[in-house]
Amino acid sequence: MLNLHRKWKQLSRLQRSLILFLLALLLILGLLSYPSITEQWRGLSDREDWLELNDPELKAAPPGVKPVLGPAAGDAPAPAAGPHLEPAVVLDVVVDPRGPNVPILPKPPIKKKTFPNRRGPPNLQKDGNVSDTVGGEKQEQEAVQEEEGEEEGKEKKIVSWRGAMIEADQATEPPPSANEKEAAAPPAPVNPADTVPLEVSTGPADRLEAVRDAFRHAWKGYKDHAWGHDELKPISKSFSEWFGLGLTLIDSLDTMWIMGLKEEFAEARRWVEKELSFDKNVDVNLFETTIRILGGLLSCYHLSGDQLFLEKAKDLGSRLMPAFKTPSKIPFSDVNIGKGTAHPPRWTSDSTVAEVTSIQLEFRELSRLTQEPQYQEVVNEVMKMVHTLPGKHDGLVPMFINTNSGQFTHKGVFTLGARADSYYEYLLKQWIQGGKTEDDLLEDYLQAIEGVKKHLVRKTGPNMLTFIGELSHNRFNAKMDHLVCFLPGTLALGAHNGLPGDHMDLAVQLMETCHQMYVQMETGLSPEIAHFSLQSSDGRDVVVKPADRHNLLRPETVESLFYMYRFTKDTKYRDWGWDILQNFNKYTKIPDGGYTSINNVRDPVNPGPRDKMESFFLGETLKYLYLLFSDDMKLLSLDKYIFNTEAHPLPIWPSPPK
Ligand code: DMJ
Repeated sequence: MLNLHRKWKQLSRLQRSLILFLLALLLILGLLSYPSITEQWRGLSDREDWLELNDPELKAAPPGVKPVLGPAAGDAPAPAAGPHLEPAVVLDVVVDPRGPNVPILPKPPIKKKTFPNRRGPPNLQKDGNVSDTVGGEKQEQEAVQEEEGEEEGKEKKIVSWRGAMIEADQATEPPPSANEKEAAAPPAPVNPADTVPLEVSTGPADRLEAVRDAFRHAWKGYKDHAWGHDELKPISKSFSEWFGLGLTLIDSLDTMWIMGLKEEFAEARRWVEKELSFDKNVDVNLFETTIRILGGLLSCYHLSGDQLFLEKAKDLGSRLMPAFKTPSKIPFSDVNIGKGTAHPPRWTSDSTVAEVTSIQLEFRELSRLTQEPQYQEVVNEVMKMVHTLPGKHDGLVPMFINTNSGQFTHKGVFTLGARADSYYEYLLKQWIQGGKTEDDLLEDYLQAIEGVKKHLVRKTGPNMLTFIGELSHNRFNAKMDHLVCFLPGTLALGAHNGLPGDHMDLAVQLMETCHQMYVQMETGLSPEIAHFSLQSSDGRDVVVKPADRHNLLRPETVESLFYMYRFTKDTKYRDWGWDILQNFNKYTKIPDGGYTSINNVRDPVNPGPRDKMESFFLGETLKYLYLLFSDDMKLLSLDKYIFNTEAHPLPIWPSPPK
């Protein structure tokens, strides 16, 4: 120090002034850049917080994705919903297109852990007007699973799920020969008399008009800032890509038709005709592409009779077929629709059970329309295998299935939420679609509902609310994803089709619980995941952990409200749906256009907009609300149509002549 002081004294006055000037300059520059530095670090620490959570229950489930339960989740970091973000911060953040809205900083200064890639090729993981992201997965985002080897009953490390970058190096098998399979049902081209006229139905005019207004508002944002892209980012007025196939536009088509929005429909149809091409070198997720795009196109064909939609559906269906070329015939999660290659996620050879068993309605219908049996054959084969597979628990299925062995993996964990949910839904719906003749489907469905009642149904201590929990290696977890709220509607649909009356009783009780998941929150909107109190001494029935407080504009509760109203005509279900719509308008509507997912349903002052509008908000949520308020019971009669898991109606097949 003394030395330094001596040297300083030896300098000329000019030299000292120059040094002092430079130091002052550096100080000023540092101060000027301080806000952006702190901002970035603040965001980073948010992310680190959840990366380092040790309590698996506190780990966020990536939006749209379902959290991996209990021990099976191991200590892997499932992306959690980040802590509450101020809108200004949200604008600086790139939201992972596939990942359930996990904010990802453009250039984090420090990276403690890395996640496996998410779905979609890197070149598509870009947001409009925004720099590259780290990559993400479907709200999908879904976390990905990292699995090295498999042992029965042993808990596996789950890192994240879904997603996939691809390595087209998986062993393949020749496609199943047509003569091994049952013959496809006879084709049934759309009869113009069977199409649904593009007219507005009558009903409580104010509520119907309010839903139509909400749709127009959402569509305006999409049209202004994301036209032809996958998803709108309504706050930053940009877009995100997942597959680069105009996801929101296609998911929305039949909603516009049903709502009588003729101009919007015509304009979107022109885009499909002129711009939509599946001849792209892009990896898509088989399940998501099937339910949203294939399902949307088939539904539009049925509603409008317009051949364009069937042609597009055929093109897409044939491009998805390579997914089934696996050793086991259980399809890979991802397909490159341009190259004709398929592969599982990089970190595993497993597929998700819900994904491989929830593409059947669409592929079966495609075969019926085209008279080409191969689509129906490949998906029927999956159901046939799952029907006899060991590892079920009174009809309940594990969440993963291996594409090499064809066996369930990560056994012992059972949920009606993410990764298993639509397996149960599609058992019933395939049975109905096919004219209630396929007994294995019915048997599996009935057995599964018995399994649900036996192992997963419980009541809360405080107010005896019935809920569906999860089972992890015989340990009950009182946790229910919002996704499970599809179940009341499915149970009611089964009862309507002649299944046991106690299914309807359970539906009524669960509908009340899903309603409570909304009304007990300060915003009147449900969290992504709820925990339920089992002790009567507990203060409240519904408890929400900080990482689970987000709302992605999901449809399941309004979907079930639609079924419950159609079958009971109890107007309370309409009132509950009306409250939900109003709260979406209050807390998620972006003034210039569009709606956004939010971070915190418990903070009405700052719900934390996430800057993302999922395509299912237009494809499902608003459609079901519209149908809920419509008095026209013939509009998509549930005796004539079956809705796929993305709310795209497909016809129930006519019975063959006797
Ligand atoms: C949709 O894509 C479908 O409803 C799917 O079955 C579950 N996830 C979303 C909506 O929440």
